[in-house]
Amino acid sequence: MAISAVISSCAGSIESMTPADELLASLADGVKDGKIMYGHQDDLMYGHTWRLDADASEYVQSDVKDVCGSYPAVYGLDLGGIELGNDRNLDGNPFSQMRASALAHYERGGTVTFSWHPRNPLTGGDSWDISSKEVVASVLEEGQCHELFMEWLSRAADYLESFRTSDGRAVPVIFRPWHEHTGSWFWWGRDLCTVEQYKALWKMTYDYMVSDRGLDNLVWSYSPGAGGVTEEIYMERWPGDAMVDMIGVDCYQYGPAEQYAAELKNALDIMVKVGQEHKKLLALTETGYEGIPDASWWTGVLYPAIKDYPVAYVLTWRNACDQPGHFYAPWPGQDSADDFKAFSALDQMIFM
Ligand code: BMA
Repeated sequence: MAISAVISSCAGSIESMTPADELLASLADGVKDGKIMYGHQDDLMYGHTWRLDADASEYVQSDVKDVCGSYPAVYGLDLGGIELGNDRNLDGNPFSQMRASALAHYERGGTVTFSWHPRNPLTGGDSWDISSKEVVASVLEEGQCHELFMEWLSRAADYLESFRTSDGRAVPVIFRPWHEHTGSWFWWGRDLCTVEQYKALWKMTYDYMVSDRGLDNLVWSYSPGAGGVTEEIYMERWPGDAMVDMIGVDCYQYGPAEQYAAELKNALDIMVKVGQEHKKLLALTETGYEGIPDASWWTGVLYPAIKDYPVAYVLTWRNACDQPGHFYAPWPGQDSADDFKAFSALDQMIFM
């Protein structure tokens, strides 16, 4: 092929890449280089002792940055509440500031990921309302809440579609719906719906957002919980290769470090195998040790547990400003702050 033809065919293929493809390609590059990005939920919205002013339009404060001088490379946010048309999400973050801060993070070169803790459409309760096993059935086609639920999906899609740079380009985000479904604490959990119903819920979500609405900025992430997971359980409710771009796991430390390390190793080993077979990138989509009572947790427990795995990122959960013990990243003066600084300085770990 003539050089010009090669160049134009390359240019053509680059132009035809969707925002989601571009994000996947850049995540794959990081994994190829052996790097792991650090992420933190709600990082720019609030921290252990502060919350963004309601009229703030700059997104520069961060517990993580206050401790180590850099921002997390991955910024996690949650859509919970968007389905009702609320102004604020379930943890009090204004959706407008979530969008603006995500954009600021993206423009600094960062990656954005969304989880979703929607209300329970059948009972009116929250995501954790597991009083009925009929909820997933009720939102599927012909279910009594189907129409309502499609409206909920449309509000979520409107919001995800509105992530655009000033020149109108769609901002890619990792979208992680129906997470931790191998446990039974959310209305879409394992004991709350059948395998077929869960798969149908995922397919309905995917078809609506991608086919009906044409959203091309979503990287679809599948993230079971780590507890008691086997390869069979991990894959039991697999929506299908075409509807998943990345695989993850949510794994927290509750007891001894050895127990956490073993649980994480079990899950990551399964994911390496599944990732190879299905050609999917891996991530530790949620992790942490609430209150970080171990001063050397970062380099002593977390890093040894992940360093030999090709995970694109590891995200620790939020630092609630209204629950003093509910935090998963350090703040200046917290017992594990020095160790976190050492963790952030590791060559393999990517901050921004
Ligand atoms: C949970 C807790 C809750 C929060 C929810 C959604 O793990 O942090 O306080 O409302 O996540 O962010």
